[in-house]
Amino acid sequence: MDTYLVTGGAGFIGSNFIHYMLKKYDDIKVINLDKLTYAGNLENLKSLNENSNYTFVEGDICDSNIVNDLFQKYDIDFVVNFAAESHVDRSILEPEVFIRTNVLGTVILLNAAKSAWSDGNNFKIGKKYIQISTDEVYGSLGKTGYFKENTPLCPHSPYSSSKASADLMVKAYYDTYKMPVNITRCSNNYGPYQFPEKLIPLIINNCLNKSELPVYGDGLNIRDWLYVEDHCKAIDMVINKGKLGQVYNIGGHNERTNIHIVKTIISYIHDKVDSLVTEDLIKYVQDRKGHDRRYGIDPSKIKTELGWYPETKFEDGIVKTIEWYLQNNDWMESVTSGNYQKYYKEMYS
Ligand code: NAD
Ligand code: TDX
Repeated sequence: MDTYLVTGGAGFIGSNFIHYMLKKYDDIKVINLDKLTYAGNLENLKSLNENSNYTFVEGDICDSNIVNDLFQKYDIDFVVNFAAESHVDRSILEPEVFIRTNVLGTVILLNAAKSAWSDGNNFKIGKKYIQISTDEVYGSLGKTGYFKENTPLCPHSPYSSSKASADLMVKAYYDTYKMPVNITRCSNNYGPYQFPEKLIPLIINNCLNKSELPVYGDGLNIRDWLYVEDHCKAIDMVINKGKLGQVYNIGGHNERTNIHIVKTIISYIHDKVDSLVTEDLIKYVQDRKGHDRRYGIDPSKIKTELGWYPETKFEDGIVKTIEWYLQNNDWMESVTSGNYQKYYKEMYS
């Protein structure tokens, strides 16, 4: 029975990944280590409370005692590191915590795994560390071209710089110690359980409340959207089939401008929920500092080497996503209670 240490599993992608894996395999054990920051929510995993293959541990990946104890207690086969401060706008306001969690936390996990898996020279067979990174480490594209795995790292925001730094540390553990690792770099994910500070759930939530819809700059920045379940499938393939030391880009050629996304959501909610939701709610606001213009992934390596392909077309994925938020109003209310309103006012006033 393989044991997975999943970090940040109470967040958006991590919780989707845990659901995906425990649905697909009944012979794995998942330990979820999560600090439960504002972005971590145990509501995302409540249906697993009775699942004996799932264990939640509240804790910080920067706390080496907690991390080492987990390696003592369990025979961990795979570490899948989702834990991060993940929001670009917050990183512009408060970079320090991004360095702590995203860089130092990664190194603490790498060290603990190295101590548990290596006799000083060789690593036990079958163990692997997977770093969940982002296409933002490559920087920004012009009108043409795509990010490939060998595109030079050129991050711009404190967030993407911290993720690039973490990637370099993972690479260093492979190059120096021959630690078994993979790095995945995906494009923007969307789907259930995403905290409404990110574009898609924020716009859905604001439409439902008939609040202004903040669009940064001219709204023509482009992101390459990936349905979260397709991402989970890709990570599973990388864990099981990825060649050691390799980086895999994950994306499905779903480039859209931000304004297109916003208008798509408005149109769906206008037609299906509330005809008072119209494009009049759109408010063009001050642009994000250092705003990357375009992201676009070339996924040919993971397609050719591992046989991955995205199953969800954007037009279907966005409808599934909006419907999920409509059906899970309690979830939205629970995550927007507490400090959310204060954050929102500070960010958008
Ligand atoms: P998220 O913000 O929804 O979740 C992050 C989780 O990490 C939360 O549960 C939080 O409590 C936990 N966490 C934060 N600091 C921690 C710490 N010090 N110790 C333990 N747990 C901690 O993030 P997400 O959108 O699910 O992203 C997951 C990973 O994927 C991140 O590494 C992010 O950089 C990467 N990524 C995300 C996207 C995207 O579109 N969301 C795209 C590319 C890459
Ligand atoms: O209110 C908004 N208005 C707006 O125009 C918000 C929140 C965003 N935007 C724009 C900024 C971006 O161009 O929408 C685009 C998407 O923004 P985010 O949802 O904040 O995502 P992004 O900055 O692209 O980063 C995301 O994808 C890569 C994740 O947050 C990162 O964790 C991941 O690495």
